[in-house]
Amino acid sequence: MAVKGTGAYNPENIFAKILRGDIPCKKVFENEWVLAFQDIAPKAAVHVLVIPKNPYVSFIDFTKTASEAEIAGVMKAASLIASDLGLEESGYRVITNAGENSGQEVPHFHLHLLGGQPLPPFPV
Ligand code: DGP
Repeated sequence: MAVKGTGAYNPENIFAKILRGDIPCKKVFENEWVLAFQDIAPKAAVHVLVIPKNPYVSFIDFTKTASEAEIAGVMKAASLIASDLGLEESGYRVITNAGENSGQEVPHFHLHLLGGQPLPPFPV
């Protein structure tokens, strides 16, 4: 069953504009696979978004479409960023929303890295 809201990739979404440099972000990390930046409305002391540079709408789209090298590259980058931000020490949560029913606002696949403080019980 198709998930409501996970349609075709729209290159006018906000994260596509950030990747193109059309709108600014507070960059935390960048490599060949990902860009990571501060969430504009942080839900925790540390709230960073990790996005692939290539255009995927959702987790399933990403894992079905990307090469194994890219999937590994994105996940390893997210892990490295989480470590560098001290999340191993503080504890952390990794979330991805997909589709309107999950509350996905921006239809470019992204991981939320949340931590740096005690987190409320899931879901945040
Ligand atoms: P989601 O609901 O999972 O699609 O999360 C989208 C997140 O993106 C949400 O936590 C707010 C954040 N966000 C939305 N617009 C911007 C923006 O222009 N800049 C930054 N840095 N974050 C944004």
